Amino acid sequence: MEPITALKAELVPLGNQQTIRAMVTTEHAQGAVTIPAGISVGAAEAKLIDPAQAVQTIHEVIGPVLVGKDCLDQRSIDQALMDLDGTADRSHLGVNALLPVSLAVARAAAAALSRELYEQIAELANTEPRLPETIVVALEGGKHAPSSGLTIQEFSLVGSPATAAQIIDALDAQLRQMGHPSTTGGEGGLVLSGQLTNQAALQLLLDAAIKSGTSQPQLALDVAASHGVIPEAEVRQLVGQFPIAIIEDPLEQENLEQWQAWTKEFGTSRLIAADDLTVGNPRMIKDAVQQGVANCLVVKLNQTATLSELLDLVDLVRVGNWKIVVSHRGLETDDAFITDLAVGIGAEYLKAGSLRRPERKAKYDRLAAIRIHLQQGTTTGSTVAPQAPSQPPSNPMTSPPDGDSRTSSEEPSVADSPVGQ
Ligand code: 2PG
Ligand code: MG
Repeated sequence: MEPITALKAELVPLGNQQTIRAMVTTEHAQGAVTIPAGISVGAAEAKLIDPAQAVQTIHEVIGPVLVGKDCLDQRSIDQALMDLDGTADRSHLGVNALLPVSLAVARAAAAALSRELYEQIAELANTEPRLPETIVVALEGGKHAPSSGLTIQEFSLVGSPATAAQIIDALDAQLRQMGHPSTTGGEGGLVLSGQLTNQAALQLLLDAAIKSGTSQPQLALDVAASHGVIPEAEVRQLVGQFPIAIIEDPLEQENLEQWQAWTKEFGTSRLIAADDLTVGNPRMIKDAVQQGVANCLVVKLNQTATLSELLDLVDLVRVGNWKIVVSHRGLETDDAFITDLAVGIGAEYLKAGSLRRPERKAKYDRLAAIRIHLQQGTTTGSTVAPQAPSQPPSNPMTSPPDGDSRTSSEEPSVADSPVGQ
């Protein structure tokens, strides 16, 4: 028993808006979490309330109920949060009042038990920690970077952040040489100056990867098709032409029959990832698994209001043998909770932007620290072996791809990689 003694919240700047930081204090520990925010928010996502209102709700409505409760009992705390809200879409108290509290409880519990956050999450999830493969955003478009002229939201490299950084630098130099200088987007990817098509951009990215020494590059796209006008025929052509291992929201969310057909056609060799399609909603995810409309779930903060609900979603999709991508949001803070989440739930992938933005780099730095921790089996005496990416990859349905041509033993060490600086 580790009773909660205080719950505090404050506003934190996030881009040109504000977000919430919640801090849980117990008899022996503290845990604070700051939540991110989306830009391309799914139509059916859980509802946010005004940030100042969320802070007030945490102090006046949630705090009085949680103080005195056992911080180690995540399930009953999350149940209390859900009961207090009482709505399916979390519109009463707001996901931005509920979620930072639920996550901060987990962080405080980990501190109280002198363990790492990912270990606490793995115990709650009843699974083995696992080091995810990383998906690094190289080019930004869509709603995240309308000026780029690209209608696809994210063009990413599957592989180590350090290798991806080299490829992004090479692409940046190439674009300058072509007279199309790019800028750095909010997620750390490059934002083009509007002259290139999706296809031309992908070709340049692929060329940069090969020139940088990656023999079998693997790419990932977040088409975010519900947020723009992207003909199915165009996406289909790109998938046929380029080594795209993971394709997120390739189709509009209403188009379930097309999703099903895509999963049948491409799903044995590629991951068809549902983000806006399922928006963290348990009913929609259950249906999606039953109907076979995708084979991979994107897990994002704010789509679910509590950690326990999120863990239940993982169980739901594992029944259907789906893979999991834990993803950053369009607007991020330097809180690396999602890295511990990805490791703790045993996700196959972590998508967290690129090293060019410090709040994204923080996620990869944390992954490097966890890698060392797992290798050393420290704190709790854990002997869990790190599941570093295995030898060449290829089929993401049978093993996480490793777009990096290096083998796991050649993985850059924390010391010599910018990730660990
Ligand atoms: C996504 C995320 C991250 P947003 O669609 O996968 O890029 O975007 O947070 O804006 O929903
Ligand atoms: Mg997405």
